[in-house]
Amino acid sequence: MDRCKDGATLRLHRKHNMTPSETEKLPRSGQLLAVLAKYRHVLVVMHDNPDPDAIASAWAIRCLVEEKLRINANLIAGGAIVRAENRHMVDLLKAPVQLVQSIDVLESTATVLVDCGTGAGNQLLTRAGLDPVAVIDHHLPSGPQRELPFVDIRPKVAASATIVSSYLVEQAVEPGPELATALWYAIRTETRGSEFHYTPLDHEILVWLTERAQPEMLAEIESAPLSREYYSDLVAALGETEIYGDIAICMLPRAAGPEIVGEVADLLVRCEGLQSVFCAAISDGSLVISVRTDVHGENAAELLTKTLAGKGGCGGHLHRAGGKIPNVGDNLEVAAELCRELTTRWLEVCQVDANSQPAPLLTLHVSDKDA
Ligand SMILES: [Mn+2]
Repeated sequence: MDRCKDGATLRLHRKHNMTPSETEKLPRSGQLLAVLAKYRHVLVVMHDNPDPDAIASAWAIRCLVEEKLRINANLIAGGAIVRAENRHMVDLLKAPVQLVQSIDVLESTATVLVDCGTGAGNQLLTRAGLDPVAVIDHHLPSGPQRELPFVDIRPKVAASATIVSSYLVEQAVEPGPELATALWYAIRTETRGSEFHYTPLDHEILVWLTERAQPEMLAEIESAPLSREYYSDLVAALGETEIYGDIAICMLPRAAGPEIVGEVADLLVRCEGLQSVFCAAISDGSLVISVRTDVHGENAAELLTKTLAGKGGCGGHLHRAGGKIPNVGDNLEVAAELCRELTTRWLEVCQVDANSQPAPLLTLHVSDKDA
């Protein structure tokens, strides 16, 4: 299941002594393979709490190097797989993901970073002070970019899965139905909220994947079972949401799972009249944040970067961004103070008077139901 289908193997990339000009003429996938061919093992690193895009992209790189170079690849990330759909995807499709505490790069091992940047604090390599050999990503780059043997960063493309799928197409590697389904689902989940710009390459790849993915599996993933705690978190989050003009703020001092912030943010940005959404919750001792802006809204990644300056790390896209302030503990008073500070900062960044009175999102409370 975790192996891709056999196909023709090109001997080209096993050739270690290609000149730089020979390498330059290769397609992007060929350039990546030429770099990786110098190693005996590949470690594909995803961001912490890997999402479908990170998982599917890493899996496709593994498929590519195993098929074309006949070298083993492992997929690793820190954190946990949090959304119910994402866990269901990994179980159903048997995605070969390993969750680890830290990274150990052995001799002759190439590290490939997917779906996040080298400067991002939410991945194992940054925390270990290591640079990858290759990076493949579609997030907006932040900070100075490193010179690496292979870099393919395309912020306009809908998903990292699109980029790696194009490598499979270029190399005529068949992903098999499970990986094709994962790649298709990755593109689907990356284009939520107001982040729904598809490039011509995304269109092309979706057609290619649709011929290979299994719609039954996709339907099953999207209907993943949800825990009862999830519904409590959801109701609490909606009950806590306050509206300042076209801005929604949802602060949850405590949540059973960190996934609730992203899900509530996705839901709130669809609310009529709202242009930007800031959701935060404390889960497992860390404050996790999700930001969304609608099609007319400002750059979500930039707004969040300004809000978290000096507090925590973040990253994202034009309309979707996420961040984290680690080790805030579980003291409710401290949490409430931090939430107040972030609310003030967010309003300031969005140029809203911090003294203006918010309105609750919900106009009908559970306690009013008999009224
Ligand atoms: Mn992505």
